[in-house]
Amino acid sequence: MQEIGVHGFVTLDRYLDSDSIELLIQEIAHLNFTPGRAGIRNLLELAPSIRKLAQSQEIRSLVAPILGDTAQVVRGIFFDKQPSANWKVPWHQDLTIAVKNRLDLLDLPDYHPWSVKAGIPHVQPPTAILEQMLTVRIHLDPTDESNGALKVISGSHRQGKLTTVEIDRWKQTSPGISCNCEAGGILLMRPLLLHASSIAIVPSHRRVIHLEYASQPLPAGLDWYYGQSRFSNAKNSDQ
Ligand SMILES: O=C(O)CCC(=O)C(=O)O
Repeated sequence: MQEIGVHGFVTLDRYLDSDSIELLIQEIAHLNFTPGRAGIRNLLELAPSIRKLAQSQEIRSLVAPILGDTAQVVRGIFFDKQPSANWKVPWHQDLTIAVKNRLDLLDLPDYHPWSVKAGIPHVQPPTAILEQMLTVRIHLDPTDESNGALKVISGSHRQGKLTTVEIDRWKQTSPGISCNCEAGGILLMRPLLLHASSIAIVPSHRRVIHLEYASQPLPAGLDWYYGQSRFSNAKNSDQ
């Protein structure tokens, strides 16, 4: 918890054993993931065992101490950086959330701009929502600089949404840290943490299950893309 507070990330090696990793790889293989595509954006709907893992005590025990007991998984993405989909991402913060429905700007003026990715509505929520989120990245392959591991800038999550000038300043003054992990290793990170990734120079898979957790329902009329009803159920069962 302390490392997340100060640095905005922590890596945990060998969190899942090789049998669990193999089962996840097999389930993803059944999704007919098209080589050349970088990811699958609606992973939780498509892959029951990944949904189960995302909601398991094993993963919740990492998330709840940081976000509290109300935390729910709200999105799952699968990334596979490989020779036919070998990308680089510039330094950025994760500022958008996936939601079920688009609202009129007038209804929620703090939520903008809107966009659509793979048919799913996305919006930038206020900083306070992003500060109450946590990303869990489960590595299915070993990753380091050679296959384009995620790089982060420690502490950059603590100043809200950064401007381009501020991002440049962070890049010039703070070294990027490569989040190297074994297969089965986990990276926990705040979405506001500056991160980037380079092209892989060694041809291989770099498969990552990327899960986003939030601790509260969205305002009336707006629903998380995944799991909003579980927030409502949790609320009802408390009453
Ligand atoms: O996995 C990667 O290489 C990049 C992921 C990323 O930038 C993101 O999730 O925002």
